[in-house]
Amino acid sequence: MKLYIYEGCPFCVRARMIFGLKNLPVELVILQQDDDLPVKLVGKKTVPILETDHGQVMPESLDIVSYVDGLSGQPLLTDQVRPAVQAWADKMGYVFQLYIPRSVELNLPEHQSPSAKRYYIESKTERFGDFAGLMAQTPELVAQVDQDLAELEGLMLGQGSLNQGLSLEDILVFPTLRSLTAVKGLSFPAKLQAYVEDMSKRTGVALFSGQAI
Ligand SMILES: N[C@@H](CCC(=O)N[C@@H](CS)C(=O)NCC(=O)O)C(=O)O
Repeated sequence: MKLYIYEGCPFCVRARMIFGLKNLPVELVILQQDDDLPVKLVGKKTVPILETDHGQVMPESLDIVSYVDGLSGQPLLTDQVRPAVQAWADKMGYVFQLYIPRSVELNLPEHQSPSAKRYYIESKTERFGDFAGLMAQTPELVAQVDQDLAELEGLMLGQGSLNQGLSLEDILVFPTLRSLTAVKGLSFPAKLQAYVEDMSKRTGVALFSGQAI
């Protein structure tokens, strides 16, 4: 199977997680940000896209997770999501305001060609505002994240998982935490820090901690 992704895309992290957690092989294909292959494959400019060995193509991260989890024998994830965790995931959209201006500085493979980087900056500036302005909001946003991380830690019931075992909650939450590792000066509460590091190892999704900005 092939998974078309951008390295920095949190929705792609969802799809990568299920392969890593189930220890299933997958060929990761990292597209340039301005590649229109997704339009050819699924009719819209989006990643992740899964291409099965039979040539079936599937967009939508959560559909991919559910398909892959159902593939071999016993599903790994329970699909229970506690309302408080869903509410937490829903309100964290503002993390993009911290992550997007930093992501262009992370040497991500999807920004390798000058036209890809230009496309990313132009399309995200149009949607989120100019990057210098976003960076200037860092102190207020980090203060909000600090509160929200403390709340999330209070919802942790497991060690390698948010609920007592692996569930859809991990798929909804870990990608946001991974994006936050790109933010310098932000510290995760101890239990969450251990969770993020463990999940990174188990899924093969690298964190940005070493290059935080
Ligand atoms: N609902 C979709 C959302 C996917 C999504 O928004 N992906 C972004 C990248 S993070 C994207 O492909 N944007 C278009 C582009 O950047 O070319 C899913 O969960 O798979």
